Amino acid sequence: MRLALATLCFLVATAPAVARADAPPPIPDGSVAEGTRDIARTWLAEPTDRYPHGVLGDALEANALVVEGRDGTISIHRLNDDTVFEFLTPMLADIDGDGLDEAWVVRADARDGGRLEGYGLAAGKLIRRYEGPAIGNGFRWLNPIGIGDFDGDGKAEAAYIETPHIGGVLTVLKAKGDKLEITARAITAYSTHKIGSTSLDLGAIADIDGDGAEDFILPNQVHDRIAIVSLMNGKLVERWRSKRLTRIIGGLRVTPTDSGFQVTYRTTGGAENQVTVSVSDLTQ
Ligand SMILES: [Ca+2]
Ligand SMILES: [Ca+2]
Ligand SMILES: [Ca+2]
Repeated sequence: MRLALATLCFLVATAPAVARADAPPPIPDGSVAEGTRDIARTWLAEPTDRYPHGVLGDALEANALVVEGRDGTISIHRLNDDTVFEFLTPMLADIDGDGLDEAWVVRADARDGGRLEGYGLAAGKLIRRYEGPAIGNGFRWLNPIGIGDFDGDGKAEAAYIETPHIGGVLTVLKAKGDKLEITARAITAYSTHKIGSTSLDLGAIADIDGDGAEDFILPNQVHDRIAIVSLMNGKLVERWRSKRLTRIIGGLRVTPTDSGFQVTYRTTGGAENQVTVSVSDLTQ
């Protein structure tokens, strides 16, 4: 540990500062996420075609994760190997409750496919803080949903849809040390992405029933129905499913109403559609 700390200090002391103007720009179709804690902004950069998967709109993925700290300091984590960041915009969330955000991304390669990872600032350096299990097959992707307390134990978990194009599996993971370990999986197919689309925001989390645990709002495999799923006694349970809807393209979000929740999403042609969910409609 002493050696590791000494090495870290050496790197911090000698790493050249990157000015914001010199930081590499976001990849095509990627955007900048803004945070409220120690990370002010983060984005994916340095497009590369070394992983020929191309399910997120083009065949370019990212080599670098860029973070701008609250003090304006730019930190860059470059992969420079045969893996890529197969994602468009990092998600900022604090899974461990230490008050510092992690930037959540998917790292993928041709051998093992995707895995969820969280990167954070430590002693001024951007490091991998959490690593989830790889899918285990190349050219298989996962789409993160969010970080939240899904089982109501007061600690946050991570959640994603594994292989959203071929029978998506809702997966919940707990942080243990520097690993994310799977704690629950749903066999029912949910999907938060259409292959080739740059819209990754087809899922949401919200505490629909007000029990203190976040619930999942997810489209079915063909994106024409919306389901509410909860983690109950260690199992993922579907508690409501809408009637057939106009196609869900992206921009899915949830807002509370007097009697429940309103789910809003973008449909074919760019129009918005809305669905009302009453808490009393949910199975117990
Ligand atoms: Ca944290
Ligand atoms: Ca929890
Ligand atoms: Ca709940």
